Amino acid sequence: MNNYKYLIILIVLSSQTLIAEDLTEIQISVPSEANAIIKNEAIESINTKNAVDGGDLLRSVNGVNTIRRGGHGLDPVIRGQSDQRLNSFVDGAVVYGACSTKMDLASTYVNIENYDTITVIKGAQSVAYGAGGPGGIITYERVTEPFSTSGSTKGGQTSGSPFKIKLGQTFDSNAEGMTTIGDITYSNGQSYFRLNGSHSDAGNYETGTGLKPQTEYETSNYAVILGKRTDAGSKIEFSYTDNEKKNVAYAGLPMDIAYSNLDIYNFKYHRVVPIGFFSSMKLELFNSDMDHLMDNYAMRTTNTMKTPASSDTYGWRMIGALGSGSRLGVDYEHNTRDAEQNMVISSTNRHLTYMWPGAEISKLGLFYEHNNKLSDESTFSYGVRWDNIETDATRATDDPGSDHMLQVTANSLYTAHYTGTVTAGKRDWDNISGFLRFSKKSGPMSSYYVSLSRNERTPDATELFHAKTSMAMAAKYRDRHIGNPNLDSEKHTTLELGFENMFLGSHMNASIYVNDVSDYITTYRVSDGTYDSSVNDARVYKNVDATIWGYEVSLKRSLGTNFSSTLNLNYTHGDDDSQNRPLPQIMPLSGNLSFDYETAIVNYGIRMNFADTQDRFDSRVLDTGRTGGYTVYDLYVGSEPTPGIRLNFGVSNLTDKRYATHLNNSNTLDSTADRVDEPGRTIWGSIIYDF
Ligand SMILES: [Cu+2]
Repeated sequence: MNNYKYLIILIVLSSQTLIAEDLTEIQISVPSEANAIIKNEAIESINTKNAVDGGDLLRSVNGVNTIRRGGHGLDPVIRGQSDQRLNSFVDGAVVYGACSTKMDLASTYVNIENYDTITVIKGAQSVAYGAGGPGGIITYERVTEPFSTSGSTKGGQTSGSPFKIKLGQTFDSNAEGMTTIGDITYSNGQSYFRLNGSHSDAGNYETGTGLKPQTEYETSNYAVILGKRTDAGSKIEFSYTDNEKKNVAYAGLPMDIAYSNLDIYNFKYHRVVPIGFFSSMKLELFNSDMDHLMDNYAMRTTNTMKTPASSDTYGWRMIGALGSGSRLGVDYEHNTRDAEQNMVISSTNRHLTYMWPGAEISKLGLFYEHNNKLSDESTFSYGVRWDNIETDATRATDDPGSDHMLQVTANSLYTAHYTGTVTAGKRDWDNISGFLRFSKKSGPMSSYYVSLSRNERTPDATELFHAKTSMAMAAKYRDRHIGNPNLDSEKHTTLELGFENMFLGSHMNASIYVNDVSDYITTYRVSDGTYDSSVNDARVYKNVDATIWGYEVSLKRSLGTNFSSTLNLNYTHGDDDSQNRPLPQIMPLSGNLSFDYETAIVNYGIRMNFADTQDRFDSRVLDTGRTGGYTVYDLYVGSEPTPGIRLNFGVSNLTDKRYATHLNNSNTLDSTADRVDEPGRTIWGSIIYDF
């Protein structure tokens, strides 16, 4: 077994037989992407911790950090970019969270044990994954294949059963967390039926100082997948996923999730037989519906606020392969988001605003991508993408009522917080994105690439239309959060250089990039954090110019038979050039150093996770302040005593250190903690039975 944190496999080099369908898959053969794809067998062998959700798992990838707001719902950050700057797909469906305080981004709905492949593409290296997404792409997929009626094959042996079954149980001593996993596939050789689900329940974890911030959660999900490979090898698949969260506590936010439910429907047709111009083709349809209720009373002692919200998205994509190295595609998505701000005033609940006032964003895109092999060693790739985007706020003029003076329209809030009369109406955007990349291989462990990309991102529903009001008095103005319907789109121009080589006896992978962003969308306060207890203290948005640069380095060294060390480092530097200050939510130099011993049946490892002090911050809206550096240690052991049974145990944060990453939210509930600290010492384990 491969016990390394995640397997390093390119789709193109995958050991599975390459079928024509793969031509529509994206094959990015540059070093920085070499660790981008986490395959199913690797997810099972991520034996260095129990990840609570997709975001938590992605922390294993060098250069991916997370924003923590509670025990669940870790928000991934790639190269200083998060949320709407990353395009996230769950089984091909575009999923936008139904919460403007980012409780429930796409990754938070993913229980990683239920997915087979996770792909992370850092930066703008492909144009085939929807509009925008300048920070990168994250996809979570279940990959199901039919197997012979004489039984599933494992390790060269045929089980003689038409069923494949996986059962698992994990535990976590600190939060008393438990996850139960079940996954059953039935196949008759051509068709398959898969039922896959999990349930997680965790209490509040304890930090290194013994504080128990409000971080409990409960999630459950199941998926039903029905599919078939035709005689010609094409694949047709339908899937339905039900995802439910309840009582998810966020010490880092003013409210908690009472419930948050997501239903995803997917239809996929992957054709491997030529049709028209195309040698192979992919047609996918999806629908994701989300209902979210957050409040500050179900799990707290207060009783004043609740916001029901929804985010519904449907769309489709068609991608065709033209010969060996070209792909032509068209995709469409339509998202509607609604949220209603409610507050109890003088014992009466009032619907104050349409906080997401019928925010509708549709995106129609057309793209072409080509890999041109110049020689056996060098490849020139390029891609170009055009997006037509329509944005509207259909309820911006709706008044939720006239019983109380705080009941206002979204338009009246935009006008109160920006210059002139500001109303949200229909807007139309034409965005052009693309990339050029040259890569050259000069040996089995030696290569480099250089890429230049442009990525244009239209502002999201929150940035354009959010309308959260407050009492019109003193410090209450700080609670207002008002989008700007007149924002421009963000334009990212990125130059990236990557290389892979042997360096001082280690196998080195490195990439360095500089991203010049014009019209970067930033959130600020007109009073600039001086808090004059006026309307100027509200959180609002504007476009600025920004520069983000950074690097990722990974050094792997063999220290003898079965023994190796890995050093991962990543650094991001962000500047708001217009306001002459650091960008918020930027990780300092961080990384990890691990020593691993692994044989075919057992592995042991120790890992040191560290981050430098972050002195560059902007605490006016998003950052808590300066963050001290830290070093914490993890120990882990894994074993596969007999084929099909996998046991993993470990201790995270061995020294029970109190620490928080710079990105973690401020702690709104505990006066003794300035932010939501990471968990203290945790003993964890898992047993997975696969037969
Ligand atoms: Cu929420």
